[in-house]
Amino acid sequence: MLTLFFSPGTCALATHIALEEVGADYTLSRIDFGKDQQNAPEFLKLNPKGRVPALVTDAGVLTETPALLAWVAQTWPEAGLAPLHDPFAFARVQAVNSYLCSTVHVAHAHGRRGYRWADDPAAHEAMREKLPASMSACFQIIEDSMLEGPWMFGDTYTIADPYLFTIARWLDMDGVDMAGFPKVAAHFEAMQERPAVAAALKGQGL
Ligand SMILES: N[C@@H](CCC(=O)N[C@@H](CS)C(=O)NCC(=O)O)C(=O)O
Repeated sequence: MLTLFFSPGTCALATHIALEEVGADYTLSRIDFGKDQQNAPEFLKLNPKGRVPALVTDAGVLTETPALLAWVAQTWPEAGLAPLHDPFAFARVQAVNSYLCSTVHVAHAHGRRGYRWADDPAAHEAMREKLPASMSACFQIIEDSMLEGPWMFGDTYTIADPYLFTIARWLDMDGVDMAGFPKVAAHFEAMQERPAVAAALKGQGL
């Protein structure tokens, strides 16, 4: 049995969608950021980083969204969520997911989590001010050179798609108009047509 620890609308949504796509049997456990439950001792035992997602599997706990997404794709190969037998194609999927994780998500975090990088409130404000520009720069690269359309890798839906959708949902709060990125906007619309996406959004109360 799988348990996905999540907080609504966070990057955990990507894994949640992937679990829905493959028809996994899982339960959800909500971590309430408002109550700082991500830093509660019982959760830190599962994930000492104090972050979601964390996925409890029969083999142990997994963290880090690209790892979780690859694990889902490999555990349900019949779902075809990644080109598992083509090392180059699989590396390209991982490159997209690594970019989303280590660059785009981190850029987004500068909006509300500036305390990770600086103590000075003026520095936090400076980071917040930079957010629309830094997220726009990331999405311009996605729009121009990554997103083939309709899915990230053309006609083949992969684990990169729920991850892009999850982060694109943050653009509005980051002060970026998605309409400036027509391919991303079309991808965002297409994702919402998928039953797995609707189920995950509903499951998170979104
Ligand atoms: N690199 C991690 C990032 C996880 C992460 O930062 N999650 C955020 C939610 S999107 C979180 O748990 N934040 C809680 C906090 O910063 O206290 C991943 O991709 O899974």
